[in-house]
Amino acid sequence: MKKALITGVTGQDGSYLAELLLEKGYEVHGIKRRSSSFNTQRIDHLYVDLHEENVRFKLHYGDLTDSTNIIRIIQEVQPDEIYNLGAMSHVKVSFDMPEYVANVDAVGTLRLLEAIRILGLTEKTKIYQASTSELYGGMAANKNAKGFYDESSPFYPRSPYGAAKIYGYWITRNYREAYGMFACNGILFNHESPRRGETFVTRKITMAVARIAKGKQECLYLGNLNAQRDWGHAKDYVEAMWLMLQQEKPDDYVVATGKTTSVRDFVRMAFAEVGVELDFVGENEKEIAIVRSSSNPQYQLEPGKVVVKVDPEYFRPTEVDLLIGDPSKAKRVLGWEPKYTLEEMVKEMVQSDLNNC
Ligand code: NDP
Ligand code: GDR
Repeated sequence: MKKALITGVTGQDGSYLAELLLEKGYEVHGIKRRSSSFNTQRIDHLYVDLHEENVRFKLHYGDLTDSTNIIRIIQEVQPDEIYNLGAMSHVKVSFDMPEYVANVDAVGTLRLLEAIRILGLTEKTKIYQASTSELYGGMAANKNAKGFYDESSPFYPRSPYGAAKIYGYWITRNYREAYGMFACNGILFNHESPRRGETFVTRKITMAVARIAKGKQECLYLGNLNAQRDWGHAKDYVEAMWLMLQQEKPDDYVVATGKTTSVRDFVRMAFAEVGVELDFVGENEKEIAIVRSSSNPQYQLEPGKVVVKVDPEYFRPTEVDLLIGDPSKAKRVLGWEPKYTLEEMVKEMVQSDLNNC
């Protein structure tokens, strides 16, 4: 039975990946942080009492800032595969705590790689590093003649998060080249789901749509509505992570849909799920969205009601304006294909938030 260790198992991707690996027959170990309140909501359904027989899902307390703990867990588990998904993953928050982000997202990756080396596991243990489209920094900062980003595009990170992740990317490549480790970077573009953290823009929108439709919230405050992202579904993207570690040779892959959508259009699509059409009026900080019509008798919103306002508080000191990825290599080499369309994902997210609020 193969053993996998997942850092960040309590997060969006960690939870889907744990499900996928359990389905595939793995013994799955996850690292969770100690917190004063429960942080395992996304994986509680996978938990099995350790006193039962043949338990294949186990959690270990740990933190990417603690080398000795990382070494001990890896020594104990002797994993065939490590998926390094643990990170302070919020781009805007990274401007508020840049040193912490460097410690977790950059040096944390090094700690894992070094632990594998120190323990003499370089031949046995494969490692996946959660790299990101934030490495590219967007078209305004990093103009790209091709009009999209692939594995050969230059990097230009625009946040402490992006800068920390670029270290993670390069140190992963370096350990592959220097020590022959099976170490891969998945350069994943934005991916979302009903399990997405509540302060990332898609989930913030779908939760607000559900609450506004049910009369539990008046208005949604957002930052830059012009930003464009290549949004896919997390369930599709964790499959690409696994595929990367099943290849003959380690390599780096872009995972994306190849389509980009503005935050404004995402808002439009999410409100359309509850039968509400919007008009956007004004520009930049003054932009608002008002209800044009409301066709679902269950969720009647008054025409003219202001449901979205821009709050410059959510603007970033340096923004990534537009991301679009070219997943040709992942499709060609890994045989990866996304199953969800953006429309299906928006529907799933809004429905889930309607059910839960
Ligand atoms: P989440 O923010 O949902 O999850 C992050 C996970 O990391 C959580 O389990 C969190 O634990 C854990 N974590 C945070 N700090 C530490 C630490 N100091 N030590 C150990 N674990 C820690 O992120 P996603 O699931 O969305 O993303 C997974 C990975 O992929 C991240 O590395 C992210 O940067 C990267 N990525 C994500 C993309 C996306 O669009 N989702 C795109 C490209 C890359 P806790 O629950 O305790 O907070
Ligand atoms: P991103 O995701 O920064 O791309 O990082 P996020 O959803 O936070 O922002 C996407 C875009 O939306 C704009 N935006 C807002 N963002 C948030 N969070 N809140 C708002 O109110 C808001 N209004 C507008 C942002 O300015 C931005 O342009 C995500 C994370 O998962 C990273 O960990 C990952 O590496 C990248 O995706 C790929």
